[in-house]
Amino acid sequence: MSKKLKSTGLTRRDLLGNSTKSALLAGTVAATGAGGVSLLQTTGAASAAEGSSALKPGELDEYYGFWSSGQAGEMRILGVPSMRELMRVPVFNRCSATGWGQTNESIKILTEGMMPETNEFLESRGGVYLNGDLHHPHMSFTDGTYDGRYLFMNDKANTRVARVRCDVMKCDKIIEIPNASDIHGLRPQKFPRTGYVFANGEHRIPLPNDGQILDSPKDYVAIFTAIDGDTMKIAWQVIVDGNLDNVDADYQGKYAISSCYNSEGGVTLAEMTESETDWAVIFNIKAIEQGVSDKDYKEYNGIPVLDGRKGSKYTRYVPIPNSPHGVNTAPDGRHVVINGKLSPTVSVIDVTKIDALFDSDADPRSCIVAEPELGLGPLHTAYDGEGNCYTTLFLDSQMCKWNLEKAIQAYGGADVDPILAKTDVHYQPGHNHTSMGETKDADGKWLVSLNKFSKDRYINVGPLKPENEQLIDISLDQPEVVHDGPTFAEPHDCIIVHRSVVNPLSIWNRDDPMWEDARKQAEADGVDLEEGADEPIRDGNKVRVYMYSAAPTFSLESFTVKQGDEVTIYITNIDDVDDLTHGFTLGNHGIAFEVGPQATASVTFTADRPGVHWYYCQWFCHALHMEMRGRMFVEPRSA
Ligand code: RUQ
Ligand code: CUA
Repeated sequence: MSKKLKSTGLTRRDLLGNSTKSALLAGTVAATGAGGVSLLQTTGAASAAEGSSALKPGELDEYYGFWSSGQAGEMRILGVPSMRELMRVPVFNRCSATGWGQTNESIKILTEGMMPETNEFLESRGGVYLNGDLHHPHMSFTDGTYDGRYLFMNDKANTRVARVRCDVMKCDKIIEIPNASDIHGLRPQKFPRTGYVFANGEHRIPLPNDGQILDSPKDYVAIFTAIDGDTMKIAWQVIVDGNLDNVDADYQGKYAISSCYNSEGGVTLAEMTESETDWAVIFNIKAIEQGVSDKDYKEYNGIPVLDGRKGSKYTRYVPIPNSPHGVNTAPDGRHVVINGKLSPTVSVIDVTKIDALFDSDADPRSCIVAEPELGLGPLHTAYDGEGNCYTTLFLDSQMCKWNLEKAIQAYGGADVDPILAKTDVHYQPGHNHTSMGETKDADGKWLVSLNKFSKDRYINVGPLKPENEQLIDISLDQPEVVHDGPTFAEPHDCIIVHRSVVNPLSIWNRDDPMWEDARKQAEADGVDLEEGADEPIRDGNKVRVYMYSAAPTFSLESFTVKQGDEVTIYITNIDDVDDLTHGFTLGNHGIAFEVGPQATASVTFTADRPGVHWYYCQWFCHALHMEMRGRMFVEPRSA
């Protein structure tokens, strides 16, 4: 199999090993050597010195940052505090590097959760959506803290929710949410576990949205959705008044709370911002589950949809000043901050006072225990686990540090100022996030402020500027900006997770479900994926080509198909070395994808271009990586 390799007088393992000879020969291979990598890992185990974001070369970060990318549609992994971008995980986008959106495995994930009508609608457009708008990545919880199983995220553009497996950092499920129009706020249930993933449909539409009702906004509704995070099936939906914005869950497992603007039910900007008061909508999870088992719902698109509009037993509407936005549950397990956006205030809900809203006729506002005025444009609040809150002020371009207990005292009439400090950020912050800050294990070390504008912070790259994400040391009494990090469009949100929680594999398990279909097809063809087949397997005009890759060769130097054949190529990377990814690029066919160590990936296309077409490995894998190639012969139809 390794004909060319043998001519160098070295085995592949020698080449990838740590000997001087191999290091010299490998040259630019750099860190592909398993030995090299583990060496780095041992010497780099130390983290940044307390309070410093600077890491020396080879040092590792203490936290994983999981970043959204807005309209770029992918999820990104950063190291915190260094703010180095470590990886991009394609989710709603298509990816030229990894083949996401092109391999059979990824197309299946992108399409199997679609509504049938969407499948049909997209047929003439390549079968998958080309874009997404990923705002909110959040990890699954057990007992109020991250458990390292999954990350969930929304697609505002095409009304979808996706899940990323943390063991391989690949997306494994995407579902489209029927009956709703775009998904904005998304949060997992914190307790006892995830459990539900709550997803807010932001835009209001008719239900069903089948063209019978058009320009009649009073008949539009917004939809709150609970998804089962284990199966990625929709459990139930609730109709609400107003537009749903953000959401968070409590630490008791009893309630989810959404911010809700447009109490006016308007469709234009002027209409939507008219009223001085909007709501936080509280969803009573037990009551809703009871309603589902009592069949107190209507079914739309196969989903139980309960009526949670005003007066419903499933919800309560708590009046909140003007267009509230972020909803953030504090690590004390008791308080939830609703951020005012068009009001300079944030409203603090005490979740222990919510039961009374459902059990009696208590004034909905009786669950509010503080409402400090912080500054202009409060959007999101993060926590340090010591009773302090950090709120982004969009219009003021500041982060406001304030004390929860003092705010409660002030609301009760005491003469105390809850504001402890304000830190300038550059510029116009939206979300912010603290290390472990949305869990009960908030540790008060770092805060990332996701600023919408960078303006003058970087050399000019043209009219389209990066955004600016700033790392803030919140262990100081007066929090300080310690790092600027430019980002491409448009991270909205991030979470910062201690690295002890996240333990991805370096090498795929051969029995991974990702290529289940390939495994079944190979079995039916009597082929072992790891051994490949010497000849293409023909079945009518369908042709299946099985190859393995082992640095620096593909098991087939060439194969022949006929013009018009529907060809499926399966590549199995039989290398089981850390960081030894191969690729498969087929020239002039628009085909390129990644195959990780011990993974299988496949692509299907019509061979409609007669002639010789080279395929090559596009992932640097070996000193002889450039030689890792072969030819596809396509015989003309007449031949
Ligand atoms: S939202 S800037 Cu899409 Cu998360 Cu608040
Ligand atoms: Cu295999 Cu490059």
